[in-house]
Amino acid sequence: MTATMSAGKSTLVNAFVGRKIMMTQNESCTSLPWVITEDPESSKPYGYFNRMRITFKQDMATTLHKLSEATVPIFTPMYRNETNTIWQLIDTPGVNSSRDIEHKRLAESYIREMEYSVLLYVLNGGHLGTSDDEAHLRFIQQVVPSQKIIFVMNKVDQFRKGHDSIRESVATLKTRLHELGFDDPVVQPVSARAGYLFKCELQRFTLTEEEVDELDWYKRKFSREGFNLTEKESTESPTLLDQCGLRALEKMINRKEVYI
Ligand SMILES: Nc1nc2c(ncn2[C@@H]2O[C@H](COP(=O)(O)OP(=O)(O)OP(=O)(O)O)[C@@H](O)[C@H]2O)c(=O)[nH]1
Ligand SMILES: [Mg+2]
Repeated sequence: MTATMSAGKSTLVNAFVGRKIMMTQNESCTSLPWVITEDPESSKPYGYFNRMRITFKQDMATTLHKLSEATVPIFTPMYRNETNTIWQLIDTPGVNSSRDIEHKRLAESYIREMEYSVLLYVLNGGHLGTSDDEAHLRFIQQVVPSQKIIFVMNKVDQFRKGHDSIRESVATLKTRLHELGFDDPVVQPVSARAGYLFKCELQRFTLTEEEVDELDWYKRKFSREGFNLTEKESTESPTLLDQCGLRALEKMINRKEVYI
């Protein structure tokens, strides 16, 4: 998973997992690459530190965030529908921190050297077309084959009715990506935050009062025409997971895994 700062990579990791694993905030946040492997047998997340299995008493994201010098491998159950594959997610630092050039170097070396079947390039849907994204996209285009990439247009919950159109933004982004040299770019709009909160609710995790309000707002917003991202062929009664684009994204990732 790669992006410029604050596009929502760590929030998307938490949305796939359905738990707060990674710290998320509005400033340069993830400073090390984190590898998160699915363990369907376990009921809780755990890590390995000096070959010892460690579990987390309380706020795991904060504990991990304090380990600024080292990254530990994380294992966790993931709240997903599909059970045929085991997922491994790699959360990387944003590439455009002015304070920390090292982030860029690390993220770029991971993208070049690690083995992965799908690269999720996360874009902040509210700030498309920034020069930082442009520079990073050019780098990606040079080193990663187009078929491996899914472009995730995140934060579409921030679009305003009458002002912004998700469908038009997807079309414009595809054209731009094509101009940058990506063949047939695949773009999925999503609200990682809505998907994460909804998965927490489905698992009956405790949410704060603000989170409950936020979730109610997402439910109203994504049931509206123009925001509802439920795929046409979906038969079961759609929930916020369908409406916010997360389910479609998860399916897309699985399809990529099968064909590669
Ligand atoms: N409204 C909205 N906010 C989001 C969404 N996803 C992430 N955010 C917010 O955007 C901010 C940055 O999110 P992160 O997940 O920390 O972003 P990141 O890409 O991991 O950032 P770095 O680790 O610094 O590169 C946080 O305040 C998130 O709550 C979304 O879908 N909708
Ligand atoms: Mg992050």
